Amino acid sequence: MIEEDLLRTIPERTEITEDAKAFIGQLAQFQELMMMYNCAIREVRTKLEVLNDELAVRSPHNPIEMIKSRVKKPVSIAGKLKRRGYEMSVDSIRRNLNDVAGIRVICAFIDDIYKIAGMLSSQDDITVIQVKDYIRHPKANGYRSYHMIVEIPVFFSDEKVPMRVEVQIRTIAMDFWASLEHQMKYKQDIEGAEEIVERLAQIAGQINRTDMEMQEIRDRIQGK
Ligand code: 0O2
Repeated sequence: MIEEDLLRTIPERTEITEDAKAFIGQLAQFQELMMMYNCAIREVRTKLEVLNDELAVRSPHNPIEMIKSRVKKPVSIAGKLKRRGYEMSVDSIRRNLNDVAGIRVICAFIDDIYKIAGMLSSQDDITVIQVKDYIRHPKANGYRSYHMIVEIPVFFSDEKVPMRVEVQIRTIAMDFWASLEHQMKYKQDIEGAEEIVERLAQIAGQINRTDMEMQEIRDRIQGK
């Protein structure tokens, strides 16, 4: 246990209160949990890279343009627990949050998104916990993306732990839009915010039409 290892590193004669011990314990548990989420990301990322390598050999183009990943920042974890009214503890993170480990897959075309999602879901060590298809059912603000919460077993030295990872799959254009729109979330007093929201919704529609047209042109080029 990381917790015991940490306590052993404190010199013997150092006064350590029960409170401090409990705090060190929580920090150690948090560190261990984040390490586990990082390992889960690596497992899912490898699966996606393998699919991409295989499909690149078998088809005329690479379905995946880019893969990004992140472990949610402590401040965002705490914010989400608080907003949802969950207990603020390391155990609560594990029990209540599905998106601490996140992978974003950027594809060139919409049909690649469904191809990758289908292939990942059908692997027998992957359990799909939840799917949110914001491409077929876009959000009112225009947000489009395909979200999956998957569970994958991760093998550690003495145990196999099922870990949850959020996988967001979207096109380059959807990603471009979402990155800019996401900034609205953190800016309170933007001048003309209503107009910006309206314009973003319109652009999301244009982006969708462009994505579909690009796919149609690709099909014609490839004689499909
Ligand atoms: P961040 O900072 O990106 O991590 P649930 O987990 O199902 O209880 P949640 O978290 O609302 O509920 O799930 P959902 O709808 O699948 O959204 C998860 C993530 O998708 C968000 O994480 C965003 O990254 C992205 N997302 C969802 N809706 C929007 C949107 O309208 N605009 C943009 N730009 N991104 C969106 P976080 O935790 O909100 O934020």
